[in-house]
Amino acid sequence: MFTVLFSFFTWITIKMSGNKERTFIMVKPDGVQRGLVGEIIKRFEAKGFKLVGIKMKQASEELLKKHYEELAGKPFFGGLIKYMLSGPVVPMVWEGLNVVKTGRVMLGETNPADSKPGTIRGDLCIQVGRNIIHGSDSVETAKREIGLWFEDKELSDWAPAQQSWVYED
Ligand code: DAT
Ligand code: MG
Repeated sequence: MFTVLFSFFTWITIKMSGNKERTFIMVKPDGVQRGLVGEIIKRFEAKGFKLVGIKMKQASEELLKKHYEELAGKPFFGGLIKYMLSGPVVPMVWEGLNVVKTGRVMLGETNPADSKPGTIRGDLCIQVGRNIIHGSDSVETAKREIGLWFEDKELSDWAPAQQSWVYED
């Protein structure tokens, strides 16, 4: 009996924690300037993902250098930081089953020219240096990025009324 109950609760916990995966999505300065914040939010909302954090922010050079630290040696790094400093950004945290991987699929490829129609970059932008949106590339990266851009108290843990219509259980 105990084993059955234990397995059941373990199964429920695994299911629930899957739905609790989080990713860091950010509308870049060009996306904000072009009035695409609503379009981007709309796509994640319509998919069924849950918004748990959002703000508008003029990022500092220090924060952006930490955010993109893996790319520090790349020839485009200076231009990337300048572009990201050129205006406010809209950082967000989205939650849901496989949201990191699915979020990347929704974004398209890094270079909009390689992104399929139907993806955000495929539909809404043209060049890699103006690709309007950022999305975490792994669950580990997402944790690091969420920690860089948000304090715990800025994230809302809430239960959407539509939950049982988005997930089977
Ligand atoms: P992604 O944003 O798809 O995760 P990335 O992490 O490799 O891509 O690079 C971060 C950003 O740096 C990317 O969104 C745009 C810029 N970038 C990447 N490769 C570039 C290149 N070859 N030339 C100019 N900018 C580039
Ligand atoms: Mg990246």
